[in-house]
Amino acid sequence: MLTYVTTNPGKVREAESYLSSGSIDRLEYDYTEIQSDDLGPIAAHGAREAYRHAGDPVLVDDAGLFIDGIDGFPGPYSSYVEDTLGVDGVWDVAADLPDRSAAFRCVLAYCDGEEFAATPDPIDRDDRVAAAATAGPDDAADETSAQADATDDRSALPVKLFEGYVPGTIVAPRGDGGFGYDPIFEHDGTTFAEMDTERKNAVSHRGRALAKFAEWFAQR
Ligand code: ITT
Repeated sequence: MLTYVTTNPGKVREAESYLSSGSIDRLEYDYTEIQSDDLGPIAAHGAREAYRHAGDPVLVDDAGLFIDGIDGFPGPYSSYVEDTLGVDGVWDVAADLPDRSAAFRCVLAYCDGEEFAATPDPIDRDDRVAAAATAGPDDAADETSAQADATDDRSALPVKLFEGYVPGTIVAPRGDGGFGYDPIFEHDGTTFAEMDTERKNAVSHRGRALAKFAEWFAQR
């Protein structure tokens, strides 16, 4: 049994539809979201923490909306921005942009306390050791905690990452389905909120990450 760790029921609906319901448990556990410009380290850190908490194989899902015309905002801050500015507020900001191209990204992080081969997707812990070693003086405090974290992670819990990406365009809200930013994200003429779960999974960032995970997990 696999435990999908999230406070977001929309994510579980999509994962269940993709992986076939009954094969996953949902754990509503609010793991610590570390500060990073990258989704990978956030998901990896969450997976280690969630595994330590749950003691079972876990999958953590970190996702975000990246709008090209505003340097990828809200990106890793998508959750905070949805709670504060709101989806309509993001549309208001994007409406005036000359270029409203955007992308959804999703990183799934798997941890079961065991070692596994580093292909086809990277394990992030070596990257984090390198990042900690090259951090500037202003990052001294972060460096210490990143190094401690990386050292701890290195000796303890491997994590495997699976990434998915889907390009699209920010549009005025349309559709009642999905969740989060789905009403303002259009892909091939249809917003994600106008698609049912299966159709969204066939093209979405999460669907693509789940496909990579499912292929790897089947051989594990
Ligand atoms: P957990 O961290 O507990 O999993 P969350 O909703 O905070 O739940 P994320 O940090 O990954 O999850 O999500 C960042 C934001 O992006 C959040 O506001 C989501 O609603 C939104 N989001 C994530 N995946 C999405 C999707 O497939 N469609 C629309 N919005 C999505």
